[in-house]
Amino acid sequence: MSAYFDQQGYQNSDQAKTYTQLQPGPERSSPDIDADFDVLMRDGYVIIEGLLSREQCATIKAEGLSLLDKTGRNAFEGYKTQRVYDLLSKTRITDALATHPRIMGLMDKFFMQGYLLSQSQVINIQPGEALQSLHYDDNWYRIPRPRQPLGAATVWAIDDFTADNGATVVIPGSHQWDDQRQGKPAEATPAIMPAGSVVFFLGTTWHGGGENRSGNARFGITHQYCEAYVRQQENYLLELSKDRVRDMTPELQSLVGYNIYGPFMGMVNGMHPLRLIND
Ligand SMILES: O=C(O)CCC(=O)C(=O)O
Repeated sequence: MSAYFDQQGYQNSDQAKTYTQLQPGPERSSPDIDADFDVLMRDGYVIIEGLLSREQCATIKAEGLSLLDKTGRNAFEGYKTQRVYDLLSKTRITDALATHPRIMGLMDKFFMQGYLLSQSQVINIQPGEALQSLHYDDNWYRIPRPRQPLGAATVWAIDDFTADNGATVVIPGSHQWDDQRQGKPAEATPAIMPAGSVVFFLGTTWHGGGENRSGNARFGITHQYCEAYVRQQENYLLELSKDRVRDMTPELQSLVGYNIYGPFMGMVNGMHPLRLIND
């Protein structure tokens, strides 16, 4: 018998018999997604308009407003910004945004299958809020830049995002920078987009919440994602009840951590985690 161990083959094989790896459906590949991907790779972000109707935005906003409470505890969170954390256990209203095929289709192109949701928030930037410190989201993973992104994020415009109401700002091309270069406000451009649109950016792209010089709050939803082999920012496995997870689509169950990144990362007692809620 040969002592050779085909690690690559073992890694790529689906060892789970009952719950095999979810395969992307046909709605997750299209010429539109290909075009979004080209822009994303060039600029580090892409704006996709018209994914939600005004009615859907109104429903999300009404529910989201009912969850809003405190303003930020520090300058980064924003002293005039309201955030709802642990969003998925408080409402189902943003589930479909987290698994939108246009977003999943994009991530299928640069993440390994089994990628995860990393965190979810409502972010309501009130009048008078200052520009947030510019940053990139996957700086938690202390690996030298330039490098591939280990995370990615969406900010969904539930209100119109305008030049003066706190639209997310992004620095085009900054996903390719090294560790020495710091994003400056003068380099940032606002993601101006009508309600129902989303800005999607890489974990390596410099960005921040915009200054709100208008008289109205700016309501957005963010879902962030990461590769299956790095730590999520939010601890969904502790936050979400098994009943809540049972209620989710298979795609969302996988995103919050009820999945296996081959051949066994994510296992429970040597088995697929879905056995914990289904068997
Ligand atoms: O709300 C936004 O537009 C972006 C906020 C952001 O980047 C953050 O809070 O880390």
